[in-house]
Amino acid sequence: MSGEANVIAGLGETGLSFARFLAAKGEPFAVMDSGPDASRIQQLREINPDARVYDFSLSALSEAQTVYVSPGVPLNTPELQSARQRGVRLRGDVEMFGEFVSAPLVAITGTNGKSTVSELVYSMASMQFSRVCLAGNIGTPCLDVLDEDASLYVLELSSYQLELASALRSKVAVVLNLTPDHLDRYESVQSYYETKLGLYGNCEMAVVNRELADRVHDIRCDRIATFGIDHGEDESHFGLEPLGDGYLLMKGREVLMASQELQVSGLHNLLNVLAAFATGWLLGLDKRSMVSAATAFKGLAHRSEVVGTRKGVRYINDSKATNEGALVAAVAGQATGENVHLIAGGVSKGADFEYLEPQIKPYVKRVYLIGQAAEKLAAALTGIEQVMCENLSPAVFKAAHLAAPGDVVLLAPGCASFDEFQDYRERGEAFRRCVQELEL
Ligand code: UMA
Ligand code: ADP
Repeated sequence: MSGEANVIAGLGETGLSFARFLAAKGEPFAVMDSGPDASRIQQLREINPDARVYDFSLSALSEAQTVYVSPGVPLNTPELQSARQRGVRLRGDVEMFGEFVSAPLVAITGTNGKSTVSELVYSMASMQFSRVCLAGNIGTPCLDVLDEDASLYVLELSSYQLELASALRSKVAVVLNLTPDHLDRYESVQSYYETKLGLYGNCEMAVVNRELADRVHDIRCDRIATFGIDHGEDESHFGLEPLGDGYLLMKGREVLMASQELQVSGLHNLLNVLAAFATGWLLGLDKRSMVSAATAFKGLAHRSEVVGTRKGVRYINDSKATNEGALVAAVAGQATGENVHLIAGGVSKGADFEYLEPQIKPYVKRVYLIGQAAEKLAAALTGIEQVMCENLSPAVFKAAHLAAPGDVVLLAPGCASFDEFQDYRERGEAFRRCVQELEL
């Protein structure tokens, strides 16, 4: 039987940050986890040698008054639901961070592009703010950066983190886009979207994707900037104007820069850059700093990353494309006609890929299907030539065998990686190794 009033649910990175936070305040606590990692238990011991570690169970919460919930732990587990019914308080790290932080914060969410835009806003702001701190879903739990002497925080926030952060106050709130994801955790697409849009509930200023305008017409804040593929006269409208093979990135009627000056590719990345410009403008950053940061930005690993060219075929690693929307963006961003050999599959997270085929068919020569979702994808993509593969490695070699000069072999799985890999990074590195093994 547990006697602790404070219980941390989940001993991952966030669980350890809760532990450091409570230990610094001298508060005793216990931890519950369904399968804790040995190295994390060791780290916990260094933070608090007396903290007990329980299995994920009702009895671990018998005396609990507050449960500190890691984002990967769904709030509808029987243990957490029963605790809630007994009046136990469930707390999330983002909400706690918001209560203690004094510097302004930029909060960025959306289905796709969060890490890219967070990094870009971080680079832009770093040119003018004395110390900018980047944290959240991108890797460092936000409680771990609370004591930093920051003049601005940039937080990447997942829907999981937002579930317990509805009161989060931000200087600028950004919802980049909304497409289906995480349907294994939410009862409907709508409830997933509402969780993300909750970010606009308490912000001073907002950046809004014009495609989502219908969903967000009632934001109450001081100022709004919008972004989208069209453009308008208003200086708060960030948009695109076609020019030759590319685009001009515009702020109302003012030209910001040409797409050819950027190192990232694909229309989705132009939208990401526009969202970063809109955020920077609301923060009062100057145009020259923002353009210079955007020009220098190389993009992140595992996102539309060129890993090599073999016999005239380009190999692109977009292992971070873990849902349907990201897969479509990756394919459209890399294709020059019907020249993509797409490697897809993994863990579908409840997606049925019902609308996938028409969106990618014009660009895809052949799909190489892997992992748990292979059959589901095969059923959804009957109009595209398919090769079933045992796992990633044979998929790369089969694609290399069938691709012709000018083609692209693209890893954009549209799925999570957990059936074959620890995470998307390990999957992307495995792809890179396979490409390195191919004959030059
Ligand atoms: N656990 C349980 N019961 C459960 C679920 C998990 O006991 O029902 C335990 C696991 O055994 C494990 C621990 O909880 O020991 C893991 O906790 P966690 O899943 O919350 O992971 P953290 O290590 O705390 O990392 C989290 C985010 N992970 C998730 O939301 C799944 C990280 O985002 C984030 O970088 C980190 O906090 C710091 O903020 C990763 C992610 O995959 C990158 N995010 C999802 C995404 O981007 O799609 C949302
Ligand atoms: P997140 O942090 O939201 O997962 P990332 O910036 O890591 O987003 O990008 C993940 C993948 O999502 C990219 O590799 C690309 O395939 C896709 N992507 C990025 N930006 C967008 C966007 N604006 N719209 C649709 N897909 C995108």
